[in-house]
Amino acid sequence: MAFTLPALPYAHDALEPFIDTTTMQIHHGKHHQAYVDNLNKAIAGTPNENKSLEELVKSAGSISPAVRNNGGGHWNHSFFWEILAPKAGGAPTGNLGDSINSTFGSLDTFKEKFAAASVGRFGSGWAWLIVKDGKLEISSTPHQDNPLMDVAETKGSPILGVDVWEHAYYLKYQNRRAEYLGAIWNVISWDKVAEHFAKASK
Ligand code: MN3
Repeated sequence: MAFTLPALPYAHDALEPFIDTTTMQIHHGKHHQAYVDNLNKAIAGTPNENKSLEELVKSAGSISPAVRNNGGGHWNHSFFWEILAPKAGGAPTGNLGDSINSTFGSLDTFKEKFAAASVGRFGSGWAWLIVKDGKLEISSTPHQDNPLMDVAETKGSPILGVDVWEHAYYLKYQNRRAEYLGAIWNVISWDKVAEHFAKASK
């Protein structure tokens, strides 16, 4: 079954001024669409055609680079759009807020460490907050890899992921990745992250 591009759960201009309209149009409509199209091309007529996206991603080490990169791209972006929301930001509450405070000391310290992992990722990739062995951990992956992949350096269940490819921020922030990472907290839906956290902690 062919994969399809999920609709954005908000308008392209909904994340202004933190993520600009043109970036959202190109990022979702061109980049994400290309991952979907190239994934479909790569699996057509192969046994991978009948696998779920999560199955493909989890077996990244034994699939072709085209399926790994485009399957990862499709999974990562589908996850990313859902974590972003207009009128979001603020601070996480409940179990998630408590766990971030007890693991990292404070929300601000968590953000600093997350930014360090993001800025430290050479070239293109993603920064993640994951649940690993019942605990929160920050990690990063290159290219379109993610922590679900069998090949990931640090494996776990992603509850928050931020795209640090230049295409995610270059039009508005140019080379200022750290500035983009400072602004993105204004559009992170902690409610959504808490949902993932509850599932991953079961
Ligand atoms: Mn991207």
